[in-house]
Amino acid sequence: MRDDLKQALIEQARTLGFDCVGVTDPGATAKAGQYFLEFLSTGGHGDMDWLAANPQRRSDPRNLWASVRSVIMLGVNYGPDEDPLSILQQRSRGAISVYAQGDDYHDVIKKRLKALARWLAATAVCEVKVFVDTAAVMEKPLAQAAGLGWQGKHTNLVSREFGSWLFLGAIFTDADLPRDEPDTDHCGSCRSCLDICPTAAFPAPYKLDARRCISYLTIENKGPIPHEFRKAIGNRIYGCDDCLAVCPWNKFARVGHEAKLSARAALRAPELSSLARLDDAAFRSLFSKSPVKRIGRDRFIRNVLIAIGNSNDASLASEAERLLADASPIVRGAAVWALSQLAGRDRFAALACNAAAETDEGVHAEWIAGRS
Ligand code: B12
Ligand code: SF4
Ligand code: SF4
Repeated sequence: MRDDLKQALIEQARTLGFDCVGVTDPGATAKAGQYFLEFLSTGGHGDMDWLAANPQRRSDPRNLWASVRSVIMLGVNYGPDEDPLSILQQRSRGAISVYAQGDDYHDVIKKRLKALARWLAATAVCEVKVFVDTAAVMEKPLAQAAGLGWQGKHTNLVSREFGSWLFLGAIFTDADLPRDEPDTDHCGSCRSCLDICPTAAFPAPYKLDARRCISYLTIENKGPIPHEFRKAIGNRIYGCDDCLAVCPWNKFARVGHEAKLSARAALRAPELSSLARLDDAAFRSLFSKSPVKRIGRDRFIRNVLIAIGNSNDASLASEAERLLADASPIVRGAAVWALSQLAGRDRFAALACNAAAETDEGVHAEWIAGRS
């Protein structure tokens, strides 16, 4: 009977557009829970206070919901239709990571999870809860335990069928469902993801220091981007795909089939010059329904200015000059840095005369750093 229910669940999940599904025991990730607590103790989460909040709850699903008997893990393939690394050579354009070039996956996947959970609750007469990304759930270890793939040395889940490109979601239920076998590590002696990382964010295989990761620096970090990472960021203006894109298991990857998640033409390789001109309204309109909207216009323009500073394209200096007068100190500070990279020494010195009128300490410090 329970086998029939599981089979029907798998079919229903596929009908709803999930590419893979597996079931695991809520107690299957005890070791990962310990690693998670160690990660927090090293401060690797940076300013992501939400990740450190309620660590016991995140480290074991039963602490989140005492009645959970089975965890259903689901994956949606978002495989790109072009090499995500090729845009990195086009320095006058911005690289937005693959996951953020379409609609926000949280919205797309949550709708499907809710539909599947409603079906399960009605069919098995059980309680259900759905999660995608934002709740205190360790989705990658649970997905490995449910057989969807394994956590590679870059810490993300790698799938033998879809390579690096799976979004994850979870349904917790108090129904007892047959378990799948966990997947095992297939990284072997490979270390391509560790070696390609532009900011050396892996202190060791399977361990990430989020504070050094470009995804954290461009998305989660609210302040100025620390100087030591600015050059390495290149033209990555929202997230980073390097460690995912280089994985040899991508030879089995397929292009994602969900139109809402596929790349919008305007976000594949946008010109830095036009992005630098976005005001708040234009930013919201360009990134409507996109995850990029979450960081807001000022942080986004900060990222664009770092890319402008790295562009080696002197014609972009005028964009940075204009933004010296921006209302946001985070934007002004990044504009100063961009000019320190692009404007000639004399021009920078002439502009620095305006620095006396600067009231923000952080921006003031950027002028001083730029002159040295
Ligand atoms: C916080 C977070 C981030 C942070 C921190 C990333 C991280 N690796 O922790 C930042 C902002 C940097 C980030 C970046 C990205 N993220 Co993110 N992120 C999350 C989130 C919300 C929590 C992850 C978490 O719990 N981290 C804490 C650490 C400790 O846990 P962990 O990564 O599982 O670490 C394990 C290993 O370190 C291992 N370990 C430690 N020591 C040792 C030693 C040995 C010997 C071994 C074997 C293992 C081991 O144990 C730990 C616990 O399992 C999840 C969603 C969720 N709720 O799970 C999405 C999630 C992981 N992110 C996702 C994505 C897509 C990304 C990016 C690719 C986005 C982008 N293109 O920019 C990058 C990838 C960067 C990278 N290399 O990880 C997807 C990954 C999908 C997948 N296939 O794995 C998730 C699952 C969201 C989703 N629902 O789809 N993310
Ligand atoms: S996403 Fe980029 S910066 Fe972050 S760990 Fe991977 S390669 Fe390094
Ligand atoms: S690039 Fe190599 S080491 Fe990294 S996850 Fe893929 S197989 Fe594992």
